[in-house]
Amino acid sequence: MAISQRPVSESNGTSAQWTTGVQRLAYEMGAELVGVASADAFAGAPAGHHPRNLLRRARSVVVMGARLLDGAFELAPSREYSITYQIANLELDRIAFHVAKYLQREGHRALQVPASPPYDLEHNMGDLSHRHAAQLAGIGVFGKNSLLLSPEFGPRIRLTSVITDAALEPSPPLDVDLCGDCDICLHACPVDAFGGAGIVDKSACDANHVSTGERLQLEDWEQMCGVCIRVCPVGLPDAEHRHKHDD
Ligand code: B12
Ligand code: SF4
Ligand code: SF4
Repeated sequence: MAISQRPVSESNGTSAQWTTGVQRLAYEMGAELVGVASADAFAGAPAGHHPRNLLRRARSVVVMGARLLDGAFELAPSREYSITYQIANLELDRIAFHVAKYLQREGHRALQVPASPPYDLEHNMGDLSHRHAAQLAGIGVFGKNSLLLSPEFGPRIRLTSVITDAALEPSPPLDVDLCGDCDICLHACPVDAFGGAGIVDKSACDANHVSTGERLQLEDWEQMCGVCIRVCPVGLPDAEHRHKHDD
């Protein structure tokens, strides 16, 4: 006779209990940042990229962030940054899987969106934008580099999302400008992908990933750049240390 390790579902939980359960599990598994957005807040998402395009009765999106290693950025782009980035993707996918399973055990539907690949390579677009989800979930705000900056770690985080039909308690978006007068990243990009204006030329950025990958002998899925992360002072405990290495 097969012995089930735990009850398959059934829950008399409340929104508050599920929200706490999700947060606790994600933090225990290694996420540093966790927030929840209501699916209704994604009204401005492009066609086909709303949470309800992926899960019919979606009510909430859990967003989780993993802090990267500051040390990996001293020389980015590098093989060391590439492996940090890949491990962060794997860890986030693993955390998201277990958070989604927790919600499923509690009687809800849940699915994880890949942290990074696989995505639509032709249009350079993920099924759901984790940056927008993270902004709506109060994890951070958009920087001029078009990345999500958290007050704690700046852009040195990677993100993932779990979509669920559970009615979780949303976290309020942050109302803060973390860039101010700074525009370092706009001038640091090796291929001028921002054109000085903060709108990323995805093709230029992508092409730079490919050529950097060739130079560092990386496989397709390992390619990265990260200069617009490396130069950002937000959330760096020792901005001076960074500048020493950038000189
Ligand atoms: C495809 C992709 C790329 C492409 C395209 C980048 C881009 N700017 O879109 C390329 C290969 C060039 C790339 C490069 C990089 N990427 Co990338 N990439 C992705 C991926 C897989 C999808 C992004 C996407 O869908 N873009 C398309 C949409 C969002 O952009 P858009 O067309 O301009 O969208 C417009 C509208 O459609 C609208 N919109 C779209 N969705 C929504 C939703 C709502 C609610 C609203 C209101 C509006 C809206 O907003 C935009 C207009 O302002 C995500 C993972 C993910 N699933 O989110 C990672 C991701 C965005 N990448 C990431 C990173 C770090 C990078 C790099 C630094 C590379 C590296 N790792 O070193 C560079 C940074 C480039 C830059 N400065 O933006 C991180 C960002 C983390 C962070 N802190 O913000 C992500 C989230 C991966 C992760 N799991 O953490 N990336
Ligand atoms: S990842 Fe590199 S190429 Fe892409 S926008 Fe940032 S600095 Fe430019
Ligand atoms: S480098 Fe400066 S302008 Fe760019 S995202 Fe960071 S704080 Fe904002």
